[in-house]
Amino acid sequence: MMPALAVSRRTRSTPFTSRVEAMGVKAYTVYNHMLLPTAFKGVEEDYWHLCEHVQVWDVSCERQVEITGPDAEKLIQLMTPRDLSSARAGQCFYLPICDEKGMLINDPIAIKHSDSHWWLSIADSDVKLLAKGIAIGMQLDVEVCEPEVWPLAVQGPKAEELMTRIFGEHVRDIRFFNYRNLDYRGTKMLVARSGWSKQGGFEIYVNDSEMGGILWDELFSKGEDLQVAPGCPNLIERIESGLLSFGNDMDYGDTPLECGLNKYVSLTADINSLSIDALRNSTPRHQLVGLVCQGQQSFTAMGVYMQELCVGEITSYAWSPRYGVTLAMARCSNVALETDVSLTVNSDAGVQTVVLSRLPFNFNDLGLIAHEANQSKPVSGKPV
Ligand code: THG
Repeated sequence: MMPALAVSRRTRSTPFTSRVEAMGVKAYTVYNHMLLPTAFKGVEEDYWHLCEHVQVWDVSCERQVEITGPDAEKLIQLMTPRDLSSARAGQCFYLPICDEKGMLINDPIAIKHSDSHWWLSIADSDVKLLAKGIAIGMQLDVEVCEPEVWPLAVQGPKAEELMTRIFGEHVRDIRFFNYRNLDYRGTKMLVARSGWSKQGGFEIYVNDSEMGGILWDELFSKGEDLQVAPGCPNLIERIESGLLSFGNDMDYGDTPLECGLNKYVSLTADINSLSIDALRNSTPRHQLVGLVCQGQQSFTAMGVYMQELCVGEITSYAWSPRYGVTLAMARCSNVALETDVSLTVNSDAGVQTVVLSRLPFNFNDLGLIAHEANQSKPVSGKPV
């Protein structure tokens, strides 16, 4: 039996915790000192449901670090090597936050309310402390706080239909990584087209806990015919989609250029960023890559080997029921990437040879054929 998680004030609950538990959450992880569900029916069953219907996720743990004041934009730009000079209100930006050596501190979604008002919707590290430290050290004219905002994600192919039933037709006009402030029973809530899956969907930044409960209930009552279900970030889906998890696939020991986040690093832009010089001068020592392993594997150790030499480590993995293989993300040294010698890993079935892939996986190029739910045979030559 898995040990239970003892919940206290340090492992903060959310306005949705009672509902999540009433609906049968099976496991939690702790993220930003807060509860994050990891499974409801089971990771595989949740996966198929997410890909076919619509789910409501309590992602309150994606806390907002709010930066307000005349120097707000300056502080955000200091923290990230991504050029924000053309950012407009109404937009969201996925960006790395890095220290002065170019090492990753977090990979939030930044939300621009105005030049003097930003949110960082953070992954699992204490960005508020970093922001305060820089603001104090550089005497910036800003306030840094963590407001009471609890994001609720509505994800899956039927998410737009469900959101329209609640917020109206203009939900359809919100473009990917854009947001609008929409009315919910007299309360304005920020609604963005975003979320930690590639199945499409929205995130509602709930700013009133009581209203949040009412909203949760309405999502379920209005979505019954859409087979709405509670869900959470899904390990299988996010690995198939190549979405990286800070603390798992990357951490304080990686630069964004070692994690394939190059397109979010503006190496040639003229920006005032604490990390940009270090990143311009850095040489990646390793890369985050994909590994494909035949069959359903349970890895007994996380090392990746080139003959006897350990050349990398698996950072996350999951059985992909759609492609019938085990997919892994792994941090591999440059030597592993340049070799013709095959790489191996260790599973409870013995030593396994793996195929190296770029991230995100290109299943077509890998020659992998998609299976549909409840079918053991491929239905077409084309991945869905
Ligand atoms: N939603 C919100 N906050 C978050 C997350 C989220 N904070 C923590 C964590 N997730 C941040 N990490 C990511 C990683 C990837 C993406 C979003 C958040 C993502 N990436 C797209 C992709 O990779 O294709 C597109 C990014 C782009 O190019 O703009 O969506 O999920 N509120």
